Amino acid sequence: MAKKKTTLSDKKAEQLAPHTEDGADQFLTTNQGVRINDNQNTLKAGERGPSLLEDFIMREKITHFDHERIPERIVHARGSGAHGYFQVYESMAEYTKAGFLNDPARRTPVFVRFSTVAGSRGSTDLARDVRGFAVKFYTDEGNYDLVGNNMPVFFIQDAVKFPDFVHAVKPEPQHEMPQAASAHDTFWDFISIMPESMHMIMWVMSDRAIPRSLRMMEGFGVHTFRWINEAGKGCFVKFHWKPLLGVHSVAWEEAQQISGKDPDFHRRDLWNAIESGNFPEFELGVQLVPEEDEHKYPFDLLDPTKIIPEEVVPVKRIGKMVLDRNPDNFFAETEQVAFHPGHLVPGIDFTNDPLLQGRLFSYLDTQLSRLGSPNFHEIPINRPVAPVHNNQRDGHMRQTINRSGTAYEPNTMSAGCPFQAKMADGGFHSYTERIDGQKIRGRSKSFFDHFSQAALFYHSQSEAEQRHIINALRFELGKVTNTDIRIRVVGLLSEVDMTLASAVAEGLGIKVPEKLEEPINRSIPADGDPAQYQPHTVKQPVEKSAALSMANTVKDTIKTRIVAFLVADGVNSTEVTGMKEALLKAGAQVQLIAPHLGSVKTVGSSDVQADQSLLTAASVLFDAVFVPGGADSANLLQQHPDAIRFINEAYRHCKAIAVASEGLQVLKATGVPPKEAPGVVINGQAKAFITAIAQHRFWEREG
Ligand code: HDD
Repeated sequence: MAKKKTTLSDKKAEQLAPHTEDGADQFLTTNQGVRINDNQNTLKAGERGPSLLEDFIMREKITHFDHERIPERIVHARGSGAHGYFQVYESMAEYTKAGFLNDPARRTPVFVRFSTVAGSRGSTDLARDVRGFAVKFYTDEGNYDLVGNNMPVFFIQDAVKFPDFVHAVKPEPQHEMPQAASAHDTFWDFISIMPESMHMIMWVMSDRAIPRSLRMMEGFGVHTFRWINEAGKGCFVKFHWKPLLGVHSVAWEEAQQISGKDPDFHRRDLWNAIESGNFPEFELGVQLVPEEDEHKYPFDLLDPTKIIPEEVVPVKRIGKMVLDRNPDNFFAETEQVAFHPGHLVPGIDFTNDPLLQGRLFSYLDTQLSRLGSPNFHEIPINRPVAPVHNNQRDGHMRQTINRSGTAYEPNTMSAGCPFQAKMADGGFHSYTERIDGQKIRGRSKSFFDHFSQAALFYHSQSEAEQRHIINALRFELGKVTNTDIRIRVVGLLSEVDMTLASAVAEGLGIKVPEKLEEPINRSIPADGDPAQYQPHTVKQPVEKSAALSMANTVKDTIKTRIVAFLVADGVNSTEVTGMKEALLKAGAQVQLIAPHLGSVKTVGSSDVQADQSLLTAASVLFDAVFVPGGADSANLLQQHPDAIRFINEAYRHCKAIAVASEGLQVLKATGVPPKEAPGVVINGQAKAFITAIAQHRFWEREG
């Protein structure tokens, strides 16, 4: 009988275990293990006298405290992490020799960190921003990091522009405002003279930038990478993460309210989902392009401002990632985890995308100041489960006790150990690519179509999504104080779509400029034709792509959706129980919200307990709302301003609303149209309500 394999996901947990402690049933000690007898008073010269320097217990404690902060990440400072595992559906050996992609029986442990980009560590989760989607695979062959975002393109094409871009979007230097927001002058100043950003601007102004949940957003590797099979044959690959719960967002006004009501909304949602056993699941998808097809498309595969439309190269779903364990300690794991696009395993390699090439320098470099030492790989969360043997030595906070008498290679004194691995033994071998060219500080002319794919994105959106993009641009540019910047951005938008530009201009009270200012970031080779190095458009293989619109996402489940029941004394318990059971059965969660905490009297059965009061709850923290009947309950609620506001907001944010029997009175008191409004179920029918919640939002109500 075949030996049962230990799953690798256990391997990482086992590796972390000896580094954990929980203090249960233990004495309080110093860092030297000495038991502490009094943790309440410093050592003093007399009861009313000065503290003594010799109090080593007090000094150790305060010294540690004084130094317990480390620099936050320069970008992606705000993040939330989770453990899990990845498993491939079928072997990908035809395309890559990466072990974890070859064996469907293998469960590879992962640690994932989701993040926002611009805000500080303590900033709101609901900022309009890109979300980081970084996955560390602890494979048998070493760590592989896929450091992506929830948008498949980027603002700039060359890494040398990254510090400029980040300085522009971060709070302005003189007064450090605004926090976690791109709606300010320096960001839009930069964008207004950076036409290559237009495609990404469409994504960031879309609802993708305000996800409902980290569990309900896509992830992308962004760059084109390379896979290499055992025979050494390469192919290009683009990575996608597809959430099984679909891709959903909140409304912009809602996002702003959530930022006040619960700035940890996404972090809490992820944590609670995992704690309650609703493990987030994402399928890994790949778009594979044979090397021979490199120049087949009207966009350059090396240009990170371009996608390959899914209609042109379909996404093949090759495996699944499940996030099934919360970290034990935020700092030790989520804060100290160090990702790097250069953490590769045999079978995966880079391309010459100039944004990716610069990243390969930055991520290792930044850990040195963030984590303070080249030994950051020894921090438990960063350790590979594959063995590490080399001649790197010493440095701050070194943990490993290297026992060999030689720290160089080749050597004879240690019999040549540790020795190089042949490719057949799994030695990493960079893909052999022929490079012929002049050393040049410039950009390929194939990188200058800045508008076609921005237009492709915009034209692929539903009417409501287009309206949201227009409103987002009006909001962002409305916060800009410099009119010239607004005009320049509207000018760039007119290259994407004239109706879009006109609508934004109208909201800003300006006109669409007739002529585009010449971009200032041109670099034309001495023998190049300047015309080819100007922004221009190239016809794309498709004019619309269904995959780009969230309107086309899966809408067949209400799993993990949170539904508020508005109840007061005298509520009809049969209606509460009936609806609750139906929703729970469909995988949703229910919270009873009442005017006050504690017991709520019911008609027909024993009291029920309120989960929250109308004071602490808010409709923006829920996916849908149900108002059961019971004459007294309905009377109380229809006179309660917070209850009325709750329903009005839920309606305004286009959420499913259901009422049963006298609950209709409450709905009427809100002024919300009770009949014929999409997503409003007035007969308390659970089935209709479940279908409505699964639709996520009824944006048509906005019109
Ligand atoms: Fe980056 C962090 C994703 C371009 C330099 N980046 C960081 C994180 C994500 C990304 C998800 C957070 C990782 C974590 O959770 O610890 N970055 C991207 C994507 C990019 C991108 C998808 C473009 C396609 N980044 C990019 C460029 C540079 C950097 C061009 C520099 C030239 N990024 C960094 C960094 C960070 C980082 C400064 C900050 C903290 C860290 O690395 O560990 O090195």
